[in-house]
Amino acid sequence: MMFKISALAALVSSAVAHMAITSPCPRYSANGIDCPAVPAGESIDYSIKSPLAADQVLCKYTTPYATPSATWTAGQSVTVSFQNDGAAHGGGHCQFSISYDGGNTFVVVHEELQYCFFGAASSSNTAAILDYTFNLPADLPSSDSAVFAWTWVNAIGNREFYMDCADVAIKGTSTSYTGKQMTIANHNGYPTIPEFAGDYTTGLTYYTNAAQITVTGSGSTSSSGSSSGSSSGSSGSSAVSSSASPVAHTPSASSTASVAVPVYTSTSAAAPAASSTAVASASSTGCTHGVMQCNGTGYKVCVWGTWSALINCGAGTACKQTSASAVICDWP
Ligand SMILES: [Cu+2]
Repeated sequence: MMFKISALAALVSSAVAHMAITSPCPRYSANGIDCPAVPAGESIDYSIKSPLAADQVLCKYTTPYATPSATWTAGQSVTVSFQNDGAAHGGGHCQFSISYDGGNTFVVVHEELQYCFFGAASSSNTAAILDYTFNLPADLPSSDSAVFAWTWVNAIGNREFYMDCADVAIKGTSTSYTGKQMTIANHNGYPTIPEFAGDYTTGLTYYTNAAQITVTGSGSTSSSGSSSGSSSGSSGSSAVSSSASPVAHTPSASSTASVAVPVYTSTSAAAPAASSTAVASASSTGCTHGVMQCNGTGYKVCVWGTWSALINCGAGTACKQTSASAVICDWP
């Protein structure tokens, strides 16, 4: 009986939680995988799944872990994993970025614009994609104290800016990397991207017109291209103390519970009760929305009748089918 009550409480609270990365382990995460020890003076973040509060610093925290969450080599394939019980708000614009100056200036290394967590337009709150695997740029410079960030502007719901940061070491041979500056929106001092209302190009120009910047392993930054002025990673964030005010969201009880052991876990809800337009678009290729299928070195997800591109499992792991709508990338 006690178990039933606590399980119900966990379900209720997870319904109001949002998205967060679990790997690489973001700063002070309660749910991350292979997390370093929380630095002295800081505490575990049980509200890691909440968006940045309007006055909160980038990354939410300025004190890095004493040791990196991951050590990556420039050019290698990396997998970023998300916790599977957060609200995915119909997707939106995600970026994956790196900072060499302690979390002030971020340059984009990968992005999943428009359809993050789904691969297509969706009215669902349950993510269909929980792992993104991509190649790091081959010309990332080395650093023992780089900061990796996932950022997200949600398609549906309150206007929010999500940002989790993980401390990473990078092994590279290049002295500098040039790429797009990370876009910041729905945050104090930055533009507001409205709810998409079905138009997944909403706010896209803030991403496509972002300045090209060149960063070095020692943390210097120079602007190397035209800028729309829409994103600035450094203004208003570098001198703020780390004692950020609490976010407006109630810490969820479920975040104290441990997560599943496998390193990369992907699940997908059964097909939601779809609107008539969604049903109409699901019939073309015959797969059922939400179904996942192991395929060679990774897996595919059926999104509204269309199979996604192959999503690779992390290095050293293999795809195992656990149900029609769930796979695990597990150690063999
Ligand atoms: Cu949310």
